[in-house]
Amino acid sequence: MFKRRTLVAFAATAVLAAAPAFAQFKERTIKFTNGVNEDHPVGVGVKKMQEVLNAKTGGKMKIQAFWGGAAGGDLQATQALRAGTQEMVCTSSSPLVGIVKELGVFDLPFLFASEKEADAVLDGEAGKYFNKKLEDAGLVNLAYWENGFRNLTNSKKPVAKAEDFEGIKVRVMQNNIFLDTFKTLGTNAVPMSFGEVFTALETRTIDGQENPFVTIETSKFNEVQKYLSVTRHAYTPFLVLYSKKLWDGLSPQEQAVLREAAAEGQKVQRQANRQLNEKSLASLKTKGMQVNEVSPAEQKRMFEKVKPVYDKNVPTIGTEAVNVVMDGLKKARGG
Ligand code: TK8
Repeated sequence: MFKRRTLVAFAATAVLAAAPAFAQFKERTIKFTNGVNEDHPVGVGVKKMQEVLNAKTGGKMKIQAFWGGAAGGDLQATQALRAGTQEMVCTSSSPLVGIVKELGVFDLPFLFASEKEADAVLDGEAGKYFNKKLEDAGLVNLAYWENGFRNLTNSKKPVAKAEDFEGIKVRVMQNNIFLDTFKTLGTNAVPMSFGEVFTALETRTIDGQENPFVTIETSKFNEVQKYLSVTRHAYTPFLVLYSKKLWDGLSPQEQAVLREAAAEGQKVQRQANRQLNEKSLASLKTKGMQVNEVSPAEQKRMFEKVKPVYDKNVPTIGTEAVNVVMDGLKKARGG
């Protein structure tokens, strides 16, 4: 009896040893496009993802990353995911409101006050709620990464008061809430895809744009912009999306490894982004930008001015999505 069991155990080990390593994984090349450049902390996140994939799949699953919008902008890439012709994109939520209208809640001005609040909402119930909506639209969101708090740059004047927005021609993302916000603030707002922004600033087709410090620096907007005003008017998350059509063709092990890789990537990406945020601000000053802070009192006046944007857009976003986020925020604020 003993002998036979030993023999069975031996045979089982032999079968395991004979199976090729990482057999549950196929050789795959995952196309992953980005609007930002590789020196943005998204590059740190993608590198981490690749390390996890190397370790867990014996190098069988490979990310082929494209940067600086070279393989298409956020919206175009997202549509390619839905069609099943591309695997991955890291995109801002804002250009996707035509696909998932509920995401518009993140475009509401001055919604989040800190990264901590954003993390609590995105990594909590609200994050799951949007993941479900995205999945229904053919997009699997593997993780929320960070672009950060958005600030205004322009070539005309410092913006320190709510009135200072008047008369500046500002590029906004292709998103109605941003358009509405910047019109309400008094700017001449022009929707434009991210890939066109540098040239439009350089040729003075537009006077300004708004993005987090790190994105301003890594996209070299400082070369064509003089003033940077610390408005912190919005925090629009990065989504790390996978094509649902292609996702459904992966094995459960492959799916699990990708989720793990994106979660590991999130940790280092957010950390790198936050470390770089202050450094980028200092570096933008060194490179010649004239930076002005916006006092809390003036930020409040700006918020008062854009309040109608909430009333006007909440019905379009849907009260359900707004409530999910507001509940998350309340919890994060200890209420
Ligand atoms: C990068 C974009 C960009 C966004 C924008 O692909 O369009 O201004 O903030 O950083 O997602």
